[in-house]
Formats: sequence, C-alpha cells, structure tokens
Amino acid sequence: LPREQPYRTAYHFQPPNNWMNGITAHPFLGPMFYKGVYHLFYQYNPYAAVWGNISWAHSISYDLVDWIHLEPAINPSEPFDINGCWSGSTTFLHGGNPAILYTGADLKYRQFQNLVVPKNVSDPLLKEWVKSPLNPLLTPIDGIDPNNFRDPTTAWRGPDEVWRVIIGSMINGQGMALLYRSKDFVRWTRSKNPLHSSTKTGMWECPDFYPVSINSKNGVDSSARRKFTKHVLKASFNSSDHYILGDYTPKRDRYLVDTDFMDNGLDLRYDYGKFYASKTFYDGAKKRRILWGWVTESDSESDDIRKGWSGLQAIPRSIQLSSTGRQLVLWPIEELEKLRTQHVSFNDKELKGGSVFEVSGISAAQADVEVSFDLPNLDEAESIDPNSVDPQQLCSQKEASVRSTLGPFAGYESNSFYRSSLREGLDKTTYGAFVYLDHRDDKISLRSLIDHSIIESFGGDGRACITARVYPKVANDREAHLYMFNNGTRSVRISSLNAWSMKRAQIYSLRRRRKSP
Ligand code: DQQ
Repeated sequence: LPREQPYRTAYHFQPPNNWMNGITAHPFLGPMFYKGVYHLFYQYNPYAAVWGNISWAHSISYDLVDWIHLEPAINPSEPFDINGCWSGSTTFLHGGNPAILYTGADLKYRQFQNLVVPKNVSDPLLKEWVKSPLNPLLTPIDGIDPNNFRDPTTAWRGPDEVWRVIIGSMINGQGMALLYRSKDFVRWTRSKNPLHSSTKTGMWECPDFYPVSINSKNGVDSSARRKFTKHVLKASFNSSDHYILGDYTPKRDRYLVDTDFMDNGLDLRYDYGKFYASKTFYDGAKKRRILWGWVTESDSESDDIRKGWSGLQAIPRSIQLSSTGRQLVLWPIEELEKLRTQHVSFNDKELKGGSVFEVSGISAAQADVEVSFDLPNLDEAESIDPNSVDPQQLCSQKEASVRSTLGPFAGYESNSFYRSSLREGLDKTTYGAFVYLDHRDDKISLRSLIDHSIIESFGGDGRACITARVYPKVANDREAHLYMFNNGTRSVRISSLNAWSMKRAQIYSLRRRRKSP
C-alpha cells in the first residue's frame, strides 16, 4: 500500500477513487453466459469523495474477490433522475433477461421509480443500459411523501404470475414497505395495504424481502415457491440494517411476522457495527443467498476529501436461517479463503487471568483470524437480563480493560485498535451485541477479517457480527500486531486458533477518470 494511503484496503471492494454508498442493485449471476459473471452495481459519485451526482457504478467479477471496474451503467440525464440515480435492484424477467428498477431524484429531490434494460443482452459484460421511454413508471401520488419514496427491491412473481415489488417509504411517521403489482413489469398498481409497516421506526431505506430455507443450507430464489421457507424483511433505519422473520403467503400478500422491528430485547440486525443499505441476491450457480453491505468511514469529510475516497463494501456474506429458526447466520463467502497465505495455528492453550501474548508470524494488518474458546463454567459469570440491557451501551460503559472474574477474554485484538484512538476527529463509537448460545454449545468462537482500516467480526459462527473502522496513527501495516488477552481473573482455554495473512485481491479498472461537470 502506498505510504500516503495507509487506510485503503487490500481485499475489500472499493472503487479506485471518490464516493461510494449502498449497493444499488443486487449483483447477479448472468444465466446466459458461458461462464458466470457477477455484476455489482453501487451508488457512486464519479466526481468527488462526498455524496452527490449519484450514478450506478458497475464492476464485474468471476469469484466475488477479484474485480474489474467498468464505466457506470446508469447516469443522471432526465428530469426524473437529474439529481441522482439512487438505489434499486435487478430482477430476471421471463426468459432470463435482467431489468433494473431504480429511484431517480428530480431537482426538488422528489423521487420516482424507473426502469432500465440492457442495450444488448448478448454482451456478457452488460456494459450499456437504456432507460425505458415510459419512465417514470411510478410517481409519488395519493398521500405518498415525494421525499420518502425510494429503493425498489428485486421483484418476485406469485403463483398468479403477477410481479410484486416493495418500495421504502414513511407515511404519517410510520416506516413502511409499499407494495406494487404488475403483469408486464411496466404498469404497476399500488396495493391498498403495505406489505408491512411500523410505528416504532422512521423511513425505511433499501428494504429487502426474500425467502430462506428451513433446515437446509440452500438459498432460495425470490420467486421460488417452496414450502419450507421463512421470509426475511430487512429495512435500513437508525444507521443500521434491521430484519424480522415471518411467514409470507403470496395469495393475498400476507406477511405474518414472528417478532417485529424494535421489539423489546430482540433487535435482530445483520451487523451491530457499521453496516448499512445492504442488499441480498440469490446466486443460482452455488445455490446460496449472498449479502452485500456498505460500510461508511468514521473519519471526517475533510479527511475523505484529502484521501480521495469514502466508503467500503463489507466482504460478501452468505445468509442462512439458524438451526433454531429464530435468527439468521452470516458468514464470509468461501471464495475469500483463496487469499489466505502464511498460516499460524495452535490448539488447547491456557490463557491465564490478566495475561496477554502476541500471535506472531502473520501480517496483522491484513489477516483472517479464527479463534475458539472452551466455554468456561458460566455459573461464576455475571448474569445479565437481555430484555433490559442494551449490549452496545453495556460495552461502551465497561471497556475491555474492566476486569471481572470471567473475562473479558474476548480473544484478541489488533494493536491498531488501541493506536487508532490516538487520532483526533474520528467517530469512536463502541459496539456490542449478544451472541445467542445453545445449551449444547461447549465453545464460543470469533472470526475477524482485518484489512487496514476495517475489522469485520463474526461471533458464534456468524450469529452476531460487528464491523468497525479503524485509522491507526502508528500501528499501520507492518507496525500492526495481533494479541490474545484475558483481562479476567480466572483462566480461560483457547481450544484453537488459526490465523492467516491475506493476499491482495486483483483489481483492474477500465474506467476513465472524470473531471467535474
Ligand atoms: N442512499 C440512496 C438512497 C438510499 C440511501 C441515495 C441509502 O436511495 O435510500 O444515494 O444510503
């Protein structure tokens, strides 16, 4: 990494420069290609490292690890999108051709839903897209707030062959997913009732709605009609991606939820750290559902302008329903493991109370670390009522250095965590989450992906994830170290530790640099 760019990542997705935000369309695997190509579209400002001039940048990959940046697929050009081509999604129509529905903003930031289709479906890279002459397809009428009407999902087809799509909104202070139906993907009718709404949230951005299998690891296509599924509804609000589970019957588009958004003591989130405006897609080649999420910077806007870029994508995660059926489990896609290189490992090591030791032999600033602990006798642990305690607040009050009998022994941390706090003007929020354990569990595990200025952690085999940004002042690159610590008074036992240095992903750009308009 160039010395002047210590915070650029080595294996996370980021454009060559400028501003990036949420995934606009889900990436998809082109079914008409000889070799499958993953397409990723994301919100991008081609001119600066701040939000504005939003267009749909386009990158392609064969494995979701190495990327080629192409020219943006959709740019503002018409009255209904002149202020930005915002979030949307791709859907495969009959015959397998993709179509995109996206939100356009006009001069007053009023929002409209528009359609684009590939100019040439036989181009495997789908470089050029054309806006439908019928745009805008949906306008904010009949009580819809024109400034809160955006982010259409991937559409799905019911047994009646009618398409459904939901759009994020807020009406009378209630966050909701407006539901529309269409026979031809062009003329859409609003359903009398939203698919779901909440009095406890504000505007829902980037909703997502999809089936997950019960008792199977396989992902499910949004339009598939399978019996043993639950439906996930995700909405982005309060700077987090929250989800609920329920049963969906397409006949009357009824969605009966198991628990609701912001229910007491149960706030299910994809990630309890920095992770927003995410989107899933079904990868038919590997029969899995994959999640992409946007990770913002924690430094200031002037820092972003100085470094010339802002925003990362988290490593794509596969999504499954947990064996309990009560939550999702998320895990980095297996393809990432091809970047693993130098490896250190050991088993069964006692970590005495108050001790710390260094794990050496890997590059700590660019690493994949898996550790599991024997679950200690919990009779001696302090007990907490999850219904009345907010884990993030608890972790903010009691930092890792506060000693108790058992722990905190949360494993390890990169030196960059500490040193990052030397810099001024950063958002240094502490995150925290509960990990739900099963009475059969005899271990507790943590995997972390460390990549210069980002750390993604997966607790309990993906039952609770936390993503954070770090901007080390001193502990950059080779100066970063990895430590295991136990700040409790009792010993804990590391059942196994595996850590790898990570290679850089191969990123090529076929994109022109642009000057301001
Ligand atoms: N940002 C987009 C919107 C979306 C929000 C505009 C998510 O479409 O609601 O860039 O960050």
